[in-house]
Amino acid sequence: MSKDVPPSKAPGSAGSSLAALNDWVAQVAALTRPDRIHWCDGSDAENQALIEQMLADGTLEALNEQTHPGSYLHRSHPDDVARVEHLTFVCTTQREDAGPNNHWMAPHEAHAKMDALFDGCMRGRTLYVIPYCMGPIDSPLSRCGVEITDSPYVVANMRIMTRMGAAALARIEREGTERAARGERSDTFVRGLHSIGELDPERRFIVHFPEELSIQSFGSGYGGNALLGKKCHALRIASHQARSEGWLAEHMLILGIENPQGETHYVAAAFPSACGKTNLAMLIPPQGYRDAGWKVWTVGDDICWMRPGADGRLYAINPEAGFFGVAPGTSTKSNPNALATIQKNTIFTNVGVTADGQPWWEGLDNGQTPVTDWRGNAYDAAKGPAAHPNSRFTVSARQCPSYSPKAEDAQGVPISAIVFGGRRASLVPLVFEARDWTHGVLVGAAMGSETTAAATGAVGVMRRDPMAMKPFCGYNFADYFSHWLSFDGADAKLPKIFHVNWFRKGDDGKFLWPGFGDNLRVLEWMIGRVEGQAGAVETPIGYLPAAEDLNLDGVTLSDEARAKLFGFDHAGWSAEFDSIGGYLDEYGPRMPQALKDEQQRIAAA
Ligand code: GTP
Ligand code: SPV
Ligand code: MN
Repeated sequence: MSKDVPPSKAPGSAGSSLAALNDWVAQVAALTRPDRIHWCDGSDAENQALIEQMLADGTLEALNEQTHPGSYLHRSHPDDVARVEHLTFVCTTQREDAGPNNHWMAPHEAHAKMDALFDGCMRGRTLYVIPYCMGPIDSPLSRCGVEITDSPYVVANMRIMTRMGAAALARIEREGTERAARGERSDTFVRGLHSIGELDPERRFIVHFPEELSIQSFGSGYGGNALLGKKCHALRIASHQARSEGWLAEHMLILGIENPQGETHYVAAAFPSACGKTNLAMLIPPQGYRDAGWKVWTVGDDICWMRPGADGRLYAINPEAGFFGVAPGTSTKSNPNALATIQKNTIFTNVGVTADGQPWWEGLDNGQTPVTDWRGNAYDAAKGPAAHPNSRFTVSARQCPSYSPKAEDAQGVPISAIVFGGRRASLVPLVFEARDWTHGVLVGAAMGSETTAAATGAVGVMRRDPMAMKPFCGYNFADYFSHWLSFDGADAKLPKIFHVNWFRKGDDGKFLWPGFGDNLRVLEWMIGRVEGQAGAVETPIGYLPAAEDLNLDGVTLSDEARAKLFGFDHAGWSAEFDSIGGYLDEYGPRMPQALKDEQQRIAAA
């Protein structure tokens, strides 16, 4: 049942059986001064009421009910369309613990700044309390949080992206009660406080207090800034927790590859934002593979929590329940599974609209044309794209035709291979395999990628994005790499580590590799390597397949493509390794010696 508590009567007091939670809600209400407090139960009725309210006030616009039942368009403030890395802070007591990879603010300073912003900011608004669980409700790998927000759009998105409402609250209360009975702290849920504020880019901050298990976000309604269960909790806070508890919280998709014999290998892959995770996670095998009986199963498309199981393998869950995917480029050719997933019950943010009210974006091949752009203006190709390059869909994972039956498994899935990859127009071949775990950690640490529209700032600039975690690691990268190295041990049966680059370009500036479904050819080679069957050539950067080692039936590659996708450029890599060495040195003595040794060994080869 939904519980609307008028703030005049002890705000929050009727919400939960857990005093620590009620106290926090009351404290936040006293600071932010909402007109109403609403504890979300996650029910259909609650969702429907919120949607009607948002349709009435213009936050949402209905889309064509025939073609896209239950789907809506949200147009954000035009300055609020992506993550804001320059305004995102990790607030640890010691600056060094946040590391050079994060913007840092002292916790007391951050609290003072944020308290001033939140002071009275919910006047005239409703404060929503969103209990959520990251991961299957019954999984020991899952973790809970509570987000307070004044945005119904955030509530509707959190309901899709997380297990939100009554079941999550019940788990939070049960855990709290059990802990209190043992004399421990009862409030181990992550506390996220969010307000859209005035959407003023000058008054926008996303701050994290990993030591307090709390997050505060002000002034943005955009996904990664506002849906606090996602990047803020499941990566920045969780990575910090994972370090002390012996697990890994990663910016990785998880997919299952079922071979014609019916055996499934699970693969986790870290690519930076807008570099192909959703697309790989939902891959549809090329015709020849389909005929032979290959299948690909989607477990997750963005975040992966892994920990060693009793058998020494790494077991992974997807902490999310939905996809917050990039719309542009999604087509029947690139990602038919995503298109099928978003036919109903989907929130589209910042896409264009056709004359008959269908969502539209660049690359969509449905024969339609947009009449309205993402800002709500008449579409004019001369004035820019119809859909914002970082426009997104929010949809339940359960609607995905390839959603893995194992995705809801409390124990997670065993990982056979970890893949790192970036957007590299030059130098980096299609795929290579690391020699061992330590080398693999270096491959991840050395990742570079050209920036994308997923964050504000210049697009196409090459930067180091270790393990695709540059914007998301909640602590010092040097300590993070040490943590990764620590998984190697006598009883460990760790996955093999690979690096891919779907984005190598030819002299004409076009991609050399067809990508998308054809990426299965590369995955098949990896599985072959895991099983000790596929061939490779040893080079200083690891094992590369020769073109013959991959199944390229039906793929036409030019001589230039073959040379660049499967070749090793010694001079180019020497320069790259100088740059990697310089990058590792930026972290000073905290950088693990084993990683520096590995870098030097390869640089000298
Ligand atoms: P986030 O949600 O930001 O974390 O992004 P993501 O890593 O899930 O990226 P996504 O799969 O949404 O892809 C982003 C862009 O890369 C889209 O425009 C895709 O069309 C494009 N893309 C994905 N896979 C490939 C590929 O194999 N080859 C090429 N050339 N482009 C690809
Ligand atoms: C990303 O930017 O990596 C995303 C979208 O997956 S966001 O939720 O905004 O982080
Ligand atoms: Mn992402």
